[in-house]
Amino acid sequence: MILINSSPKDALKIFQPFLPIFVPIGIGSLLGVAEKEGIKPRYIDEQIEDEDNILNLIAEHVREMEKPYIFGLSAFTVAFKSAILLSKELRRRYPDSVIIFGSIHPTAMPEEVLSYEHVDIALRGEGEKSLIELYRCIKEGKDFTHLDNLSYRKDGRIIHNKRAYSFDDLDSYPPFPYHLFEKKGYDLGFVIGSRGCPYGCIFCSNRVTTGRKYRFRSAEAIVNELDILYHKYNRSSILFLDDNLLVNEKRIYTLMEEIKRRGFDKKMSFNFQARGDNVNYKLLNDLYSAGFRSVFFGIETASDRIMKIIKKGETVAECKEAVRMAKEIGFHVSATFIYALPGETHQDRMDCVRLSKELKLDMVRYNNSTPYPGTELYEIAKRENRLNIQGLYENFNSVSTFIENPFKRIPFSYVPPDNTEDEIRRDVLFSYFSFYLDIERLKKIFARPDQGVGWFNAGEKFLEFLKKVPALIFLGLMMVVKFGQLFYYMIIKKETAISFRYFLKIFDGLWNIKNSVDTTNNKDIKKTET
Ligand code: B12
Ligand code: SF4
Repeated sequence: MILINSSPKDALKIFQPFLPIFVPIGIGSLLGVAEKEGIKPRYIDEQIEDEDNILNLIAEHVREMEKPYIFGLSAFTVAFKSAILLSKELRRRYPDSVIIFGSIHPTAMPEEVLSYEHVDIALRGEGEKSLIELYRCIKEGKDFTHLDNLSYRKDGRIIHNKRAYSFDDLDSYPPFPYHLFEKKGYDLGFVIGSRGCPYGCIFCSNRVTTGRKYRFRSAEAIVNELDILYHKYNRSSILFLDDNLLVNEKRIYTLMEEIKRRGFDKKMSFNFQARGDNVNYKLLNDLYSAGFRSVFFGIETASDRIMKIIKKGETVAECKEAVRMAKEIGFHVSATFIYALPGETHQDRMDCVRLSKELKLDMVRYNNSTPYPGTELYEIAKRENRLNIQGLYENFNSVSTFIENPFKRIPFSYVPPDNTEDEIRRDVLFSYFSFYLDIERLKKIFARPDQGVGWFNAGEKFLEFLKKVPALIFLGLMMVVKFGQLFYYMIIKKETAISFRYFLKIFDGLWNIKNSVDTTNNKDIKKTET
């Protein structure tokens, strides 16, 4: 069996060179379990292989394999196109192979996946148990059509077997097989200690594969991995990739105790994501003393009205207080805001920029909302007849506005009523420029790329930085073009309700009047805004 991580090479467009190569964690997990079961699947990662060489690599593997060949493709929505194109070619070259699709997109859209004749099976949900069962049935020539979580074609019809969420004890799985990803420049500085999320945010597809039940690994298992990362791979800055690290306070305290007991609080630093309403001063303080240094909050909006629409289950005040406490303690604090949410206005977006500055956040992302399949937002967009799928979801990218080439725009996948795509695009850019055209912030980002949650890294060592200089120059040029376009449409053509005076606030940070937007004087801003 060959497991393939489908991935477009340029998902992050002009920002691609400034992101590390992330390990495909889903495939890694499957490889770990398979290894433990005595099966040794091969794997290919489209992120790191030369596009023209992938089929040759597969052919080399296939030469050593026995029939029936099994290909398992892993696809987020952003990678669906790559997965479909590759699988089509695989079917042509190996007509009697079995082609299985897994991961989040096939879980949410099995019917669509199986509408492609060359895909045999969509395996929904977590794959650790199901894939091994399926593999054995196929290899032993047994019937597999009774297995839970499978979708397949029979007599021209698509059959969906029962969806059974796996609530396996995560400690029953082997440790993450970092050793399989040692080579080829992967960033190994991560651990993942829990799955599932009990909240119901309408834009989030995290629960599609795992369900809402929150499961976590033991502190010992997690710290064993930290041990490997520190001692074997020399990593000291670690990203906890749990969707929501602090859902269960008791588990966090156990984890902190174990980290301290083994001395990693002194040797390593940890970055994590959390919700504003899951923190309190004592917890944050204790986390800091256990080595946690950087926190990322998905604030998403500065409006409590929108908070309700997106079913976030927390308030803006809770998020503000969480950021205030974290900053006071000394954390590096990042956050996201999502623009183009249902019910949103231009003013709501401007309130987000204002809030980002008021909170003195260290890094911010202003995403454009993306109705990923399996989310409530997808259903809303569909109902409103505003779902815009280009090709095979090529425009489904929540950061497209900032990362796109200014001459090759990526159309939005959703624009809420009473807004236009152009206006939102300009608001996203305006927000980014207002926030990042700040000498102090830029200095920090370039000087300490290890801080934060890995959104931008221009190289930690001088040589790495030097190698990225051409890409940096290109990025700089693209930003100048984007800025020029923004100025033209906002100020010359006056296509957005923003005054010249307010536009000038973009430069506040550059003139080093740090965080100088007067957040208390909303009257003035509203006046210039409308
Ligand atoms: C870590 C993470 C990342 C990391 C690493 C991603 C990676 N390559 O693994 C980074 C930061 C790079 C990243 C980037 C992006 N991410 Co991300 N990410 C996550 C996160 C938080 C955890 C993923 C994870 O590792 N889970 C743990 C593993 C074990 O679970 P898993 O991947 O689902 O795998 C299991 C099953 O899906 C299944 N399975 C997986 N593959 C296969 C294959 C076969 C054959 C079978 C049978 C089964 C199977 O079995 C696995 C084990 O149980 C998820 C949220 C979530 N909880 O899923 C978002 C998430 C996956 N990301 C998301 C998005 C949108 C992105 C970006 C597009 C965002 C952006 N614009 O920058 C990029 C795309 C990058 C790319 N080139 O593909 C969305 C995906 C939505 C969608 N429908 O596609 C998610 C769900 C978050 C969300 N917003 O809702 N991400
Ligand atoms: S956005 Fe965060 S809190 Fe909301 S459902 Fe997703 S993981 Fe959970």
